[in-house]
Amino acid sequence: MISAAMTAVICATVPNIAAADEGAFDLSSQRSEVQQLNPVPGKKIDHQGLIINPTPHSIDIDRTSVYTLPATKNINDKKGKFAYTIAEVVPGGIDLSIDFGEKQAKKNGVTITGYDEAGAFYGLQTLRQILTSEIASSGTIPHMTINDWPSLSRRGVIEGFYGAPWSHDVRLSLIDYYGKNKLNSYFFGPKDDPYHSTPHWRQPYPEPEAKKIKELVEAANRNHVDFIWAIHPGGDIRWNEADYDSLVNKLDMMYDLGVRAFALFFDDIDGEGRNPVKQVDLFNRLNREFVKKKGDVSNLVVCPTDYSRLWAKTDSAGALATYGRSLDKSIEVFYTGDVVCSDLTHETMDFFNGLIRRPGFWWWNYPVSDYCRNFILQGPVYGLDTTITEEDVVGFGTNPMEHGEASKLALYGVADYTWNTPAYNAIDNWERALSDLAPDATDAYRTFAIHSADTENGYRRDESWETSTFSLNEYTPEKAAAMLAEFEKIEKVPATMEAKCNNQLLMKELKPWLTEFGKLGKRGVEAIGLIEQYRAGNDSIFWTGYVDALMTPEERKAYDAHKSGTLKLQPFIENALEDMVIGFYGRVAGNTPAIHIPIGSYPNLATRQSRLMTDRDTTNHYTSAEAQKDGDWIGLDLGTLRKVNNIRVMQGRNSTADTDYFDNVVLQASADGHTWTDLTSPLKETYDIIWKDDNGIDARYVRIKRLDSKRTSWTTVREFFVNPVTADNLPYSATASAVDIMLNAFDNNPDTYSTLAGDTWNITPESGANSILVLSKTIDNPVTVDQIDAKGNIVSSDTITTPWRKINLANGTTKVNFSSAGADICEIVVL
Ligand code: LOG
Repeated sequence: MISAAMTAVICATVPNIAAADEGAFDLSSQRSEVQQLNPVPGKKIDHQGLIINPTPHSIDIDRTSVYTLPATKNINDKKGKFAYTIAEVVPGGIDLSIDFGEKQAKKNGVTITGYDEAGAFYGLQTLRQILTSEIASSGTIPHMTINDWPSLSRRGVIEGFYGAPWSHDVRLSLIDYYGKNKLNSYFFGPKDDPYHSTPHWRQPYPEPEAKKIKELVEAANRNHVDFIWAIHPGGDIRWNEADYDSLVNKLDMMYDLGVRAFALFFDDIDGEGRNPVKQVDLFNRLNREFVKKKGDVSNLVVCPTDYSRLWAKTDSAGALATYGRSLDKSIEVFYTGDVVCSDLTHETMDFFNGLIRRPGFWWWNYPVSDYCRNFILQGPVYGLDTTITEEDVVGFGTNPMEHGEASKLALYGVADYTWNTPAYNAIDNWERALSDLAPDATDAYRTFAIHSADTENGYRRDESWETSTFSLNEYTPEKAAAMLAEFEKIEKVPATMEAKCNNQLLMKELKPWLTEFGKLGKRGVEAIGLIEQYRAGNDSIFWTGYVDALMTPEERKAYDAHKSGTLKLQPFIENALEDMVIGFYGRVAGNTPAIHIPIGSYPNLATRQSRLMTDRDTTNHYTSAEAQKDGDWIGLDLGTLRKVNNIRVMQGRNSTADTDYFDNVVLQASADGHTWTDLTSPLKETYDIIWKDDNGIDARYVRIKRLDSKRTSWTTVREFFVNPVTADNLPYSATASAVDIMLNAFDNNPDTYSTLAGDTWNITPESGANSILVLSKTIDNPVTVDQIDAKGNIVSSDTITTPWRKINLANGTTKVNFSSAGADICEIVVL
């Protein structure tokens, strides 16, 4: 609620100046259920009973002749390397010969030949998937030859996010998953591991953690995964011998735990650590004195401070050119692309590779959710050019969510993309991933995942792409039935997942989101029911359902903490409720309610996020989520032409010192949305804009518009009020013990309420009025309504016990008294 002291007050009205006509003002575009995001490419394929991930480069299959799986195991592990994996892969009988490095003779049975040990291991992973595919379910498999190789030789995962590092169990489960999906690199660099970063990077891991690292290395080795331990020392590194020694010493300790590959991260740091010349000196020296000397340590991989084009300097003194000139050619360099979370394209890599003079190591900030922790990203892997080769990237690392199990969905895609890049099919991969992860609950998991993909303000992902929402005026019974069916399905998802998804680690991560998802389904079912009541003109039933359907602050808080359905589902519900209450109020009160709809030049003003500036809560804010520029504007549609005489706009996330506001701004009003009138002179550095004028101006639209400024930050608005109801402008003469406490019952806005508790509200209806409509929230205590004549006698008395109640005024009534022990009254309308 508003409590902040005003930091700026502008009361003067400047002479009206007609602003230039800005052409057609398309109001319909200001409220849209549709947001254009890059759609997911590809489509689902019928795999005819054989699913292998990653997708092999070549399968030659002869379905006319089959190999019958024998009852016994006859295994010829020629180099004796695969006992552990074979036990995992082959549950029943088979004739299997496995070898690598030499030519093999063909025979009836299975022959796996790898170019190297990893190749043979991957052959076994392919065999595992053949044996568990539907194609092998009746004990035979068709004769086939699979020839396979990876598109990119370094394919992996960077545990490189902020937030709770993965647990040991999750790490082990993931390493196993990498092996199964032919990912071969695991960078261990969780930002919140204190022994990876400041403050403890110089110190050894305590004994129990050291033991776990050793186990991880062993698990990685078993799975043909390089365990690459990363250090993040830049926060407090000193460029002296002592710290060089600390670093080598730490790497040596990790070496002793079995680590044979290392990375150095200098991302997200301030101060001296950012010096690129010092960084390069350090990397080269470590390369010479540690990596080369050990002999069995892999090439270093480093993350520069300029890991994104967003702030990378391009001149020859810049960090990347310095790397290009001086960094030893064997050292590989991470890059996140044009922004922090970017798509992978040739143009993106060309820019970086030109500067560092080698192909960069792609750091993909997806599905990482550390910047949107109230989301769990379950959408397809896309935004990756399928013509990328090793000439563009030396390797590919994906940075997942702190939810390791739930990240497997994305890893399944990354594994496929990096193994067989040209054949990558995003949708088909995602469909397969869902059944891989939840084989007995695939449909339910799919329903959850398709509606849990977008980030709202981050790296935008398509979501709910099979769902067609509609706005109230586009209603057809078919559209409503389709939405109802979807919401009913959603409502059942949590219970189905609980009953059928046996992956307990996954369920643990998904649970809070599943709970909210189920509630979202329920809200959707209720909303469709309300649409039917609204359309049937059942005003009393509608209103009762409507107040029930509005989310309480607690419900909203719970949803905000674990969001899904933000692209289409939740907006559909909220927009429908808003449209209905506006229509309903017009119908029953004969009035356009004072529900103001945000409009403006930022696309996300058309989304529900904009309601944060009309929710009467100054602790949250609407943000443009994009850079501001001259001419940008943020405004309100008042729904109808009104006499406007009081406006307040609270800019910024807070009112004292914030970068995200228009620092040169004008307040304007318009009757038609074309011609705007300045209400103020240009206002500089004004967070709190207050305009009052007793004469007022007739306007349907008001806005703040940015003028000339150098600012490129986002912009934010906490609250935007027009004509707030005050004790002076109540529509009827009304009194209470303190008028302020009853204002929301007389503000022409049925979405707000005042609580009548132990008090008497008294109103004097205009002469000629014949009834009073009382709209309340759920009534906890009855409301007594006494009609009183000029002599002070009660001529009629009623008791309200329902949210909707219309009371006829008796002849001679001059005053009406309302009293209750406690009831939330949304609106009292005299008709
Ligand atoms: C961090 C990373 C974080 C990610 C997403 C890099 C190189 N570093 O902006 O740790 O998980 O963004 O928030 C980052 O991406 N910096």
